[in-house]
Amino acid sequence: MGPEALRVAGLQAALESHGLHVLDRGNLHGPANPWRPAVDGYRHLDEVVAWNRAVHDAIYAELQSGHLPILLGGDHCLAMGSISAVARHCRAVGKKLRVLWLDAHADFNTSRLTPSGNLHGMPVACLCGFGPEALVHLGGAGPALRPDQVRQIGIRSVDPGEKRFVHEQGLEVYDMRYIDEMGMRHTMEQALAGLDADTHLHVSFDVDFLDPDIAPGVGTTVPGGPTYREAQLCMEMIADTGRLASLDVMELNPALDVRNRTALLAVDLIESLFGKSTLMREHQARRGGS
Ligand code: Z70
Ligand code: MN
Ligand code: MN
Ligand code: MN
Repeated sequence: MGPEALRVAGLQAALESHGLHVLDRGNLHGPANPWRPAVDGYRHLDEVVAWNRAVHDAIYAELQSGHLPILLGGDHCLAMGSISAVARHCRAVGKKLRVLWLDAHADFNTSRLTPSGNLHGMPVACLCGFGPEALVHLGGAGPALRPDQVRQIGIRSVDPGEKRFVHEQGLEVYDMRYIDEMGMRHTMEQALAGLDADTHLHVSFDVDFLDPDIAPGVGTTVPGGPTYREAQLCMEMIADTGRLASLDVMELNPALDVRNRTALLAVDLIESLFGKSTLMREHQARRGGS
């Protein structure tokens, strides 16, 4: 229901109002949720593999056509399909890849570490090569990512074993403690440092990144997330780089939302991610501001 809520919230019209040409490719299809317990540390592995193959193929086709794909979720496990396609595309065209993971969670569990068996708690690990063969090799040749290509922002809920593994693999994590102490501006300057004209920037936006006070419509709310203004600044600073080349918007659950408020907020933030504020800044610059 997440994609439908974003459509109802006016995502396409909002992007078009900023001069973008938008193609809605409709919904992808895959197996239903069987609601079974974990087997060997994974819940619904076959179904997750099938869905991610569909996502990989759809995203890869759009990238090959020169488009900027936006994946609307759906569970964050589907970022395995989108990012494996993005990594494959970057290999093919010789671009560097940087992934910004905006989330309350690190999503870096493995079958041995997971408390739940839920694959939506494992996509970053799988993309880095720590996961079942079928998911690690979605995009063809080996793991999609090295840990040093990832920047995690907004993190505030990490399982004990997962935390050790995040440190061991050297992921660059800007958790809420860091954002509280250093501010969102400095955080984003760090997370975006080193991007150049040859960098493909992928943003994987788990809506539970946001504080539950402003974004109640997600399955797993975690208190203490970015405020409206911090989230807007985060999106605006990404837009300013001019490097955004693919996007996931994940975990929105309208059944848990209040009058589609979280979807409307997500659309507002996505507009900023695509440069809504740029015109205002250009106006300011002409007046001699900064
Ligand atoms: C926990 C697990 C999680 C949502 C990711 C939770 C993971 N770390 N939850 N996204 N909504 O079960 O692995
Ligand atoms: Mn989920
Ligand atoms: Mn997530
Ligand atoms: Mn999350």
